[in-house]
Amino acid sequence: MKTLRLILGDQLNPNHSWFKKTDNEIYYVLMEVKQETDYVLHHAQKILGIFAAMRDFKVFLTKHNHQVIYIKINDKANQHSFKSNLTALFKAHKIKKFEYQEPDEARLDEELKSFCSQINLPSKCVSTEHFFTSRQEVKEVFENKKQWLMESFYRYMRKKHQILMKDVNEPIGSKWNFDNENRKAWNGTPKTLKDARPKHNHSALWNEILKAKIQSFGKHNASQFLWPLNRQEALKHFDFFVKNVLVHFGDYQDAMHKDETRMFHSLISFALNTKMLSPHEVIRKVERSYHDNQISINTAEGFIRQILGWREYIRGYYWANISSLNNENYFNHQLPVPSWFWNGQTQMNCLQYSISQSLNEAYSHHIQRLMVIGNFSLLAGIHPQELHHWYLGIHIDAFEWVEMPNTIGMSQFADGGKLASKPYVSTANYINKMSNYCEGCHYSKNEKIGEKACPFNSLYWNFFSVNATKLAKNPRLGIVYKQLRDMNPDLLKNVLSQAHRYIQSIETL
Ligand code: FAD
Ligand code: DLZ
Ligand code: SF4
Repeated sequence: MKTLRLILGDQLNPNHSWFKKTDNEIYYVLMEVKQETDYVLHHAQKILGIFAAMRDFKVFLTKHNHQVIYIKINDKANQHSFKSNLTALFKAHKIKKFEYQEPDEARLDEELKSFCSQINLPSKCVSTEHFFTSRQEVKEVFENKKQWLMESFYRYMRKKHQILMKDVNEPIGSKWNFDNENRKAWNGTPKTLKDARPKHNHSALWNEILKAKIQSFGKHNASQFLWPLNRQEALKHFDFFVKNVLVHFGDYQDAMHKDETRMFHSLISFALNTKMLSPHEVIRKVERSYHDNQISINTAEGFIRQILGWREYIRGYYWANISSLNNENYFNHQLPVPSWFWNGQTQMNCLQYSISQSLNEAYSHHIQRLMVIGNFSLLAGIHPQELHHWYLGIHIDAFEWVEMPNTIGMSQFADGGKLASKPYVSTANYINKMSNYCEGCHYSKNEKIGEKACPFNSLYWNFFSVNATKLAKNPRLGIVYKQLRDMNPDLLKNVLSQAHRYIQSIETL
């Protein structure tokens, strides 16, 4: 039966069972559509990376004798929506059946479900065969439990998939989690390695994107594009990481530095989220490296936890909470995203470095996203949904299923603490401990009040003071509220008015 199979821009997995055999009756379609480029303002590298990887995937499929229809951004017949393009293709190719893989984003999931109910063709939705868990599994693990806890889900996953286990119920190293050993600052040693990713020249593709008049922001770096764009490149990149970089991942996971954009992070999120790499193979390789005595247990466990634990947990949380996630705003924060989030021009060094890095590279690592950008946004009172759109656009790895729970839940506590047990916020003290950003900053890391006082210091106490009714009973915040109660009342008054002045003048910080 003549069948049309849709492949989305984040479904570029050559090992999917769809491609195991060729069939004259099956057509695959990939399409570059404004529906997807324009639903949020995207970083230039995200659009470029997705299009280039989709085009590469088309070459792969064709080489393996599959029939592929590829709709380019400037094709005359392109109607720029999945539904319209598919309808036209059904007619032009006399299609009798439609199939697609589960979209990872609820918006598209609903759209394609409703489309299938309207067309007069049989249709089928199949698994992407990518994740360890089904969409519902995390929810089922927490059914009837009061609190969602990543740690208990993670232990369930370790046991279920027998990863880093001594025997059925006993973890290697006799501990499930070595997080306490992952907190070192970095002061220049061990040496970081030069970025070994291949450079692509995608200037021609960038010109096509310009011609299509797609709005974007950030540096496109089209002539020296660094992200792996197919499975071979992604595998090479990941193998290099495991062999040379991973050894330091665990120790320096939370470290930040002015001269180092990557530290010892893997940079595999784009390849993973577009499904060029599978989380199963990534985890098995890291586990093997531990068994071959190449890395310590704290490194292996720390890295595996990010993927087997956090990544799957975050996805399950997304599907379980999608109906409310779009409206969550626990603290009723209303400030718009400051204009300097779009150009990096702020006097706060930590934010200037982290945001500029995201604008230049479409990437910042976890601690920059959480403990610099997210930390400031929560303390200042930025609207969580607006911030979510900023995060969704700016990073090359950003897809709603993973970005939204991280922003709304983990970083902004806008769900009232369902995902995180306490807000991830800090004063300058933490940022100074984990980075060298405070050196040479316009603001003084040690001051709470005064013209040069670091904004984090007053905003921190203001946040806890203003939100006491919502947070004071949290058992993990007992010490914070004790410190607040013990603070000299005059000092507290000055700190709060300093914070208000900073919030009023957020555009010029
Ligand atoms: P590494 O530090 O090398 O970690 C390895 C892998 O672990 C990552 O590639 C990722 O797949 C996984 N991982 C680690 N932490 C998380 C997490 N919290 N949630 C899910 N997976 C995780 N990750 C995205 O993939 N897309 C996003 O859009 C995204 N947005 C985020 C927004 C905020 C506010 C925060 C706090 C975190 C966000 N993360 C996101 C999680 C994390 O920051 C990135 O996965 C990581 O920085 C990607 O870089 P890396 O590949 O070098 O990761
Ligand atoms: C992110 C993105 C962009 C920018 N462009 C396209 C596109 O033109 N065609 C496409 O199929 N996919 C694109 N994507 C990825 C989709 O937005 C992604 O598949 C959905 O968000 C589901 O996760
Ligand atoms: Fe950031 Fe404050 Fe340190 Fe400046 S002093 S880098 S604003 S934490």
